[in-house]
Amino acid sequence: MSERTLAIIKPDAVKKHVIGDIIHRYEQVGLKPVAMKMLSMSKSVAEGFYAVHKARPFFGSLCDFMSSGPAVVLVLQGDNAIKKNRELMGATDPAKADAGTIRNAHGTNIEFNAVHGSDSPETAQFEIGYFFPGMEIFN
Ligand code: IDP
Ligand code: MG
Repeated sequence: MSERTLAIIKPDAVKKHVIGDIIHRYEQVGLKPVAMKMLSMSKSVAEGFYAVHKARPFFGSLCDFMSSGPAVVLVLQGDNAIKKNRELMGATDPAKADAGTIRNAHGTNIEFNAVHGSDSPETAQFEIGYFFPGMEIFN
């Protein structure tokens, strides 16, 4: 079933000049970009995006990281896009991410891990709407 997921190429990956490599990986597995933009999140925008994690000890540091420079946010569309993107990303901790995954290739540590991907249809809906109005998403 075709679905949509929200992906972020995080500030660490933008600084490493691997935007192109990551988008190529999405396209190679059939995750089609249907919306995309570069933006630099304010701290409060990052806090709103990660509100589900606000009780976690790493919340402040995570929001500082996500607002530390430009990121690329995308909507990816394809069959089982949410699960497919999670598999392509690899484990949260790059040291535990399988060979061939984005985090294995480009992650630095459990915080600076190169990419974000929605983890369920409910979070995908919230996250896509957080960054993109419907008129900026294409088929
Ligand atoms: P996910 O990105 O694989 O879904 P989450 O548990 O949702 O992982 O955590 C969101 C983000 O918070 C991670 O991608 C990573 O940047 C950061 N993070 C997760 N766990 C830790 C931690 O233990 N220490 C520092 N940062 C963390
Ligand atoms: Mg998550």
